[in-house]
Amino acid sequence: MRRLTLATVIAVVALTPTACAYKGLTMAAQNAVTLHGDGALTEPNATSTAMTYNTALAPVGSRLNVAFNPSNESTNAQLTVSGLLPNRGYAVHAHTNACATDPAVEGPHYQNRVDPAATPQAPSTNPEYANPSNEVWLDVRTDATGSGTSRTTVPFVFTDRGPGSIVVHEGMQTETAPGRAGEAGARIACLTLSAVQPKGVDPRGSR
Ligand SMILES: [Cu+2]
Repeated sequence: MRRLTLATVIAVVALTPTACAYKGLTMAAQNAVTLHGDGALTEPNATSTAMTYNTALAPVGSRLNVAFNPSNESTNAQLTVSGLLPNRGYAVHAHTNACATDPAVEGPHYQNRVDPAATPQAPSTNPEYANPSNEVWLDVRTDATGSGTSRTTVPFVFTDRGPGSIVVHEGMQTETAPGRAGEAGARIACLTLSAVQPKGVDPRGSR
């Protein structure tokens, strides 16, 4: 009898930390997708996942690395670049589709709440939707060596849908004015995102 009680106590003590840790995760975090991308820019081709459309502003061999990590109801995004032009701003956003030889195929900006007025011919420029809390903006500024890092946290996670790429634009900074919000000039480079298997990974631990 005594032996059984001791075994029960040990079992409860052993199981308790696991139960507490699991309870701390919300449903959103469990279902949320972690996305990442990494690559050195190539000339556009059908199999590349990191390509440049403007080798003067985004040289072949420049490196882009990005991670989107869910944390509770939010997503932390971080972009690291190297090999770009020194001391220059680059506007960068998450777009809906993967990179393609024709940059138009990458689609508009990924929006958490999709602007009902937007069309393929006239993407959203309404600041109510085209803003850095409803889209993912990762505008980055390079240092004297052409390297840089930018971070943002957006108040949503990716579950049944998510962005397919990040696109680097010619503009040095993303516009915010009504009618121009989200605009940043021509697309000069693209990095395809892929989902990271979230099982067994604490998204808060991978930053
Ligand atoms: Cu963009």
